[in-house]
Amino acid sequence: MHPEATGELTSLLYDVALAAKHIAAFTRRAGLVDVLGKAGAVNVQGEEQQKLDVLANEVMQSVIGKTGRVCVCASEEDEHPVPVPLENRPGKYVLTYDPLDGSSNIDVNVSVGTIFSIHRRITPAGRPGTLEDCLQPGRSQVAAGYVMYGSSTVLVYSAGRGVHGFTLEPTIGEFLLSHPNITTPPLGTYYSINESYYDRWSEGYKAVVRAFKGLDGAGHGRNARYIGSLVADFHRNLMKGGVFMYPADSKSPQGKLRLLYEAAPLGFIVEAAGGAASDGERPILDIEPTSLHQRTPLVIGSRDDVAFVERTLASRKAGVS
Ligand code: AHM
Ligand code: MG
Repeated sequence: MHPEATGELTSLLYDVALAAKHIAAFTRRAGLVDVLGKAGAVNVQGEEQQKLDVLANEVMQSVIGKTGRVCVCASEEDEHPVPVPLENRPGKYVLTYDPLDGSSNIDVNVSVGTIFSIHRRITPAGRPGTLEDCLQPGRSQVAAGYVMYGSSTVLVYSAGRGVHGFTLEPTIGEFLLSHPNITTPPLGTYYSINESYYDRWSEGYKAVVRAFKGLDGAGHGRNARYIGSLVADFHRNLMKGGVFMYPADSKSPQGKLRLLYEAAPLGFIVEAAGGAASDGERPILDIEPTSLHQRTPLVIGSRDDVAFVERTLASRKAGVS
């Protein structure tokens, strides 16, 4: 279909899949080999790094950094972008990723995930990539995806046309297409939010959650599900329908989740599956990033649910009850 294609993007996706197999192998043996617990360091976000965070980051770097397909990588775990030096042949793609999201759940065997985002470089070819290459809006991603290390290891990606899921078949060590053309229901079954922060939310979010509990008499009653591991919460809602929310609150005025390697890639996938992603006011994919580790409020999932949240927030802001 694309005679001009060089196959490099496909190869880069294979590289990510290879890194994911390594990470899956580590997570599967967690508890047996010495990978559990804290690494003793604090990452750029001020969060304690888990050993597996560090391992997963190293795996991504070593598998992807030397292939000649990317010019710069940026990771949640590294303060600055990591440019590919000239001797490793900087390529035409830019990879931003969260190597192991939800890592605080690792020690108790809850699903964790890798999230990745791929852009084309915007700086001239043939040199190491720069921060400028990393700071591109989600709308210009060429592909994005995530890997969930759950009861099975699943890789879900989109290159803009459809969303496809692959399950790692452990006996042959290969990802096999198990979920072609994933679409998400327009209206969800679930709402997912950390309700222990209720007192810190705006009146708008309180109204949204009251509605999802069916307390406002409008018949929006839904089931609550919150794992606290974004990839797992997102994956369930993508498959079954639902909305995940991580709002800004009085303690985290920008929210917690990061635009470049959490919100934007999942936003790209959900839109390709027929859903929506918003910061509460505008599509996540339209946000122009200004810094690498930028945070954003996130409302993501079924299209009509995201629209309902945006409407409710807007009317509360305008003082309409
Ligand atoms: P991490 O990138 O440090 O692992 O943090 C992100 C995780 C997400 O997986 C999850 O949705 C969120 O943090 C949960 O946060 P909270 O415990 O505040 O509800
Ligand atoms: Mg994360």
